[in-house]
Amino acid sequence: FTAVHPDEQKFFNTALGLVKSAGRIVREAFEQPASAVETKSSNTDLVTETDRAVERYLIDGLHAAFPDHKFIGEESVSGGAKIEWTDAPTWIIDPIDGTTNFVHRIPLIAICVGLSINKELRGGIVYNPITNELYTAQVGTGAFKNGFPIHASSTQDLSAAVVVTQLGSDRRPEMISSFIQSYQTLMLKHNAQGNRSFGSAAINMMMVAQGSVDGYIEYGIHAWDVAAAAVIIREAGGTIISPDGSPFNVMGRCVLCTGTPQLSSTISTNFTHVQFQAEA
Ligand code: 2AM
Ligand code: CA
Ligand code: CA
Ligand code: CA
Repeated sequence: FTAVHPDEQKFFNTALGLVKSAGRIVREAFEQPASAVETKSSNTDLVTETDRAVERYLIDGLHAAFPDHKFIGEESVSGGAKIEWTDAPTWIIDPIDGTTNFVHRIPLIAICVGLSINKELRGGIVYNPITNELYTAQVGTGAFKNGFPIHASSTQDLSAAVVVTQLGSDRRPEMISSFIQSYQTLMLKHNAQGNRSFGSAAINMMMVAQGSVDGYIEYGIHAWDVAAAAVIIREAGGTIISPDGSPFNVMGRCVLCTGTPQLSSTISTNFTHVQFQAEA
């Protein structure tokens, strides 16, 4: 690990402490009867008081420690607003990834905090406070789950692979049918071993990072879904690119990650006709 900022380690450790404490807020809410659920842009786009409370807790804590840092948080970015990403140390935050799971009391949710400096993703924390699984990585350290090293899979062949796919946020009929068609090719022509959807982009990516599944592809994700997880995937030895084969762009609204570049390439080749619109 070579810091690009003299206080980078302190930044990371402070965030780690806050994420662990924020886990209590989520856990306590998860054990209570469900509170009010509101919708944002559509009936699939949910938010609860807990999403807002956790984001406020994390941003307040980090802002108090580092007043000149910037924030990109899901519940603070107003709908459709252009995200401003600068060279300043920036915290990219998803207070609860998997709000639909949270609302349904499915214990697959994650608090995600990523750190960028000079627009480079430097550190990632993904914490499932229900199962108490804490994933961490900084550039050059390797990736860890509850302190133990994790590694992405070495599977190159789709016929030996379990792949995670999800419908994503663009629910226009042409998007869904083109996506399902690509998925069908993946499963039937290439005979993939299995498919899963865990309902949280970050959990999907941690499944790749720890080698439980071999690949994950999704259109419609946002920076806060993937920023922290991207660092962990790379440090676990996995690859992360755009589904069209171009380099990963955290603001690009889509992601393909796998244990091996060979598997990325096969999946990418099968998803060339997806009619995705980032704005939809
Ligand atoms: P969230 O729970 O933080 O909103 C599931 O496909 C992933 O996409 C989750 O990580 C979820 O994050 C996000 N997601 C779910 N519904 C969405 C929607 N309607 N618009 C944008 N992102 C969504
Ligand atoms: Ca959301
Ligand atoms: Ca999310
Ligand atoms: Ca969220």
